Amino acid sequence: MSTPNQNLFAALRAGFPADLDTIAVETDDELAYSWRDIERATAMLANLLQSLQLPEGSRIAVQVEKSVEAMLLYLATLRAGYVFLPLNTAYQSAEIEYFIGNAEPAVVVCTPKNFGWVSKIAFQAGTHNVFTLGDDRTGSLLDRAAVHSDRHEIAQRSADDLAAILYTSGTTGRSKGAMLTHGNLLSNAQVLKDYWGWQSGDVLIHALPIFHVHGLFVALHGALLNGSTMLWQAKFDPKKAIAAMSRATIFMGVPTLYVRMLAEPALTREAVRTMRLFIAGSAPLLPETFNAWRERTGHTILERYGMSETVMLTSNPYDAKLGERRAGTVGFPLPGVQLRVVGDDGGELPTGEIGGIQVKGPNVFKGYWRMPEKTAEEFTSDGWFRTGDVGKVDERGYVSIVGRSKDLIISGGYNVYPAEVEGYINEMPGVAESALVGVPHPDFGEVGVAVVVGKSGASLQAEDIIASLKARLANFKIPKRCFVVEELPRNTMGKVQKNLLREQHKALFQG
Ligand code: MCA
Ligand code: AMP
Repeated sequence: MSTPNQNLFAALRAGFPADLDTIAVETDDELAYSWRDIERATAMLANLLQSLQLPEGSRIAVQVEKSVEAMLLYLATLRAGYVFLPLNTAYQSAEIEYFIGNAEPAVVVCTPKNFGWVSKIAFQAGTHNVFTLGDDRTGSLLDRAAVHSDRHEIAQRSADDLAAILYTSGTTGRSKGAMLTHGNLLSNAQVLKDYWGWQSGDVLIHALPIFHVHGLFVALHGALLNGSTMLWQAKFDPKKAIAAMSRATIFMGVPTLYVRMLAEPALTREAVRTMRLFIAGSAPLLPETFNAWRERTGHTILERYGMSETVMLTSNPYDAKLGERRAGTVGFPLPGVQLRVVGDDGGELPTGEIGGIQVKGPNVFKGYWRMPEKTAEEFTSDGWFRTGDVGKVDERGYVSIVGRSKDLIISGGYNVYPAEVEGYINEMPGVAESALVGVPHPDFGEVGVAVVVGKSGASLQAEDIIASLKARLANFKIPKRCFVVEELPRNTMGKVQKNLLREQHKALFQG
């Protein structure tokens, strides 16, 4: 009896409806892809990848605009048994150079317009296969795949084999590659399918990027595992998302998406009459957004909590029998997830007390790519993963996140690591030191504000600092404001008091 294939794609494929000629994806530019299209295209792409004779465990790095073909490339990578490495389209050359140097991918897929500089970085790093993929079904990848068979035997993989690497959590500024296995992803997708009550006939509005966990795993795996049609939006547009709701049942988004849809008069109870479930995560959902959404639409947003290292950890209940969805909480640990809150001494704290959140479960990642020491630091000796989040569990078992011990700004759902941005600012001529702090923002939730100290005699201009960063860093990482000051506040230990800077600038974008 052959061992069952634990390749994640095999499980996703098993979720396809019997009638493969029904619609799997409808795009907002009127294209429709059937389940048979997905089956055939992923087979052809997987055959192309396998024709390259790549070593086991090869990484496939992808930095392309969101498109159905980009999604098909992800599924083909799984199907062929390789490791998918998605990269935010906003990353510029310095960031891409780091990721390619660190991950050493066997294949890089980039947009046609970036081919010049990306292929140079790739070839210099020893990658010999660079393909292009446009968001309009153009590019060398599809041309090359077109000559391959549309039949493919799914590569045999075990639950512990790597499926993806996602760069994240650079408390020290440099990103680390979170290694996720087929088992991490499948176990979480199966738990969420039940916990969120996915049912036949569900239709998902997919409006998130597919280079992060929320859009690539939580949204996509949910729909595929359930054989659900996706209404595919390449770029979030609040009006289009609302217009699509009359044909959908589920929406997933970061809080900014909800804030923007609330600003639209078209968001009415009538507009959401077929909708069953609105899910939020990746960043704190403000109670005012939660309450405004319920008043406007009658729906109670279900907030959940996850990480690139763990996929989803906790969720407010879908089933009212388990309890209500409570604003300001991220619900209960998911089935199979163990969660505890610990004090500075590492001991578990009593209910209600605030401390460090630690977790265990089949969803917790294998470690950081080629960083065994860093990985060891993030796990306790008895195998608990330190999330770097600060929170509590109340007497009813609801988890609340009240802060972070890791220096991290989450802006519109994207992570901005102050250490990384400060590093670039501090390299600039005339700069003595800098601090990047997060302050509240009505749209993005939180944004970065830079406070910079010049070397004595240097005349620093804030706009020059911003301009220099724009040439180096992804646009979402650029501080929304920059102040040049005489000195940074420090405590008696000489540590920069970022809390005082946050307090000083907290009203910058309010009112
Ligand atoms: C865009 N801009 C931003 C952001 N996005 N600034 C700060 N933070 C952002 N998130 C800026 C750009 O730099 C640009 O400024 C201007 O806004 C317009 O850019 P554009 O790309 O058109 O912006 P947008 O389309 O309005 O994007 C906003 C967005 C996007 C739709 C909220 O940020 C987004 O899709 N966020 C979702 C991220 C996500 O999927 N997170 C899940 C991570 P300028 O013109 O000055 O350059 S996974 C995770 O966190 C865990 C695992 C979990 O629990 O899910
Ligand atoms: P990432 O580094 O992209 O994996 O982002 C994971 C981080 O996002 C978590 O460690 C939390 O700090 C944050 N996060 C995710 N979901 C939520 C949520 N619902 N509320 C508050 N923070 C969240």
